[in-house]
Amino acid sequence: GDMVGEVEKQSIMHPKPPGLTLHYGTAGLRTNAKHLDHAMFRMGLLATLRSKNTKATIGVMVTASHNPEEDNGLKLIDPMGEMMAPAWEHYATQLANADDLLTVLKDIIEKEAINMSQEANVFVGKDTRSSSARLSQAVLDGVSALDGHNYGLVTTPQLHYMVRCQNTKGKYGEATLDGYYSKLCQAFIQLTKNASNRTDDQKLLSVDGANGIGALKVREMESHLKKELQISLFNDGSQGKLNYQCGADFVKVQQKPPTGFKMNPGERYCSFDGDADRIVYYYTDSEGQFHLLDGDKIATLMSTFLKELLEQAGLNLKVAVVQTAYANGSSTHYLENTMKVIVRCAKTGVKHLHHAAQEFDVAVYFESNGHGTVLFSEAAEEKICQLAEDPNINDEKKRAALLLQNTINVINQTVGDAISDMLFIEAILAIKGMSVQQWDAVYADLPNRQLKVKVADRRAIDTTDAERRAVSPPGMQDTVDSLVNKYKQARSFVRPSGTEDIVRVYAEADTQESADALAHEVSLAVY
Ligand code: NG1
Ligand code: ZN
Repeated sequence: GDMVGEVEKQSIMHPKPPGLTLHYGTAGLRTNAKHLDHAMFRMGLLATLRSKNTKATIGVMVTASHNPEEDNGLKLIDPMGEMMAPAWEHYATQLANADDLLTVLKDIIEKEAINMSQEANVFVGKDTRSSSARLSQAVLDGVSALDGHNYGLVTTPQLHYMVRCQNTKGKYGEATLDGYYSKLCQAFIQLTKNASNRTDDQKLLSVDGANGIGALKVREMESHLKKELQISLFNDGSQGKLNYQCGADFVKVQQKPPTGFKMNPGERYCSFDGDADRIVYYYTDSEGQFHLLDGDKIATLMSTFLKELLEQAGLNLKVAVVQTAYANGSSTHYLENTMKVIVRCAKTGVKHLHHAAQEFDVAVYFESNGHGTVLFSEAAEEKICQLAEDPNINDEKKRAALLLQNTINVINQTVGDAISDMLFIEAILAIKGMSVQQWDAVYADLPNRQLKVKVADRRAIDTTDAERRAVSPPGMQDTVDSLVNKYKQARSFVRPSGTEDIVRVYAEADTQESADALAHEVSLAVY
């Protein structure tokens, strides 16, 4: 069709730098923003093809999440608001690196038997990086869609949400920012009506916006909250640099508050990452000790709340929690043995968790670093809605069913969403009358340590059992096992990073000294 001819002309404006190789992986495309113009244009082309191929709206988000301001990147969003199917990630890598762009393009069209006269529809969004305006324009140059829509500044999960709304014809909500805020905030306000004796103090929350898009969007949302949540916004982008000494990744990795944060003992704080798809909570106690509530603590809070409501509602729906190998052993133990929910371990990377979660009626999935959400199966949603409308049930069941219904609406089921997770967490704490200390005290984290190891070829390490065991190089796992056996409550594993040229070592044990020593010993055994 015409597209190919157009591409020939347009691509001259977006030349590929010689010798540059990019890889579309777990985090989409991501590198220094200087090198991305050609890739952005080409991903606009790919999104158009994917849209024609699925006969649905596709999303393209320009962001590099928690990376420094100098970087940028991009992710494609599939019709139901999920990350692009793995089969197409390969095309993305091929297209980004092609020296002969037209040949690769024609190859994809042929392999997928794409009808080029099918219309395309692509939604484009961007974060607040200084390079994002120019790079999202490059994406739009590649989008030869009849009905493209440029959302401009949005969080990553907001764009995922818009794509789902568009492709489900309003069933999921309205594909506008106003629609997003209304749906989430109305559900939040309904939920908090079930919180008896909620004091004004309990309505206060401090949010670290990582100097990014999340801060802007929290401001935009504020009026919808009708003062039921009163947010003090820090790192709102007016002074500091994106993700610099702040944000969810900084707080999780450094195990300390954003630099310059003055924390009052006992108050609740949370940090978003640079595109607002991750969240962690924290507080300091009266001794000034810092406490982090990471993705594992969040998953525990959410799954416990859901399980209790489903029991009260008398609904026979199973709750599962999906974690990764990095989940703290105490959280897994608590979920399996005390809460008695199903626990699954998936490979690192949100797409793996999301996929595993789709197997269950109700599944909470979280990476320890704070990326996660809750999924409800279609059947589960139907049962909950039916019950909520049943006139012949008692008050307890009615209350539980309505709470579940509003919970479904407060959650962004397409992808982890810091704003939506925050509202859900705040609602749970309010309804349970729970302080952040009480939440933290549900279980005690096992001391742990993560190390990065440089090796000649990290791909020499192959793993199995959701990355918890190495099958190659030969003998390495045996060494790890014998080291683990020296310590109490110990666990350790080694896996190649999917996003950096390093190997990650994780260790946990009964004391910090033991966890540190084990991580160190295991890192020496990596080759
Ligand atoms: P790798 O580099 O594969 O460990 C990291 C994070 C993931 C995820 C991706 C980005 C850890 C241990 N790993 O992956 O959780 O956030 O980056 O998509 O935090
Ligand atoms: Zn992110």
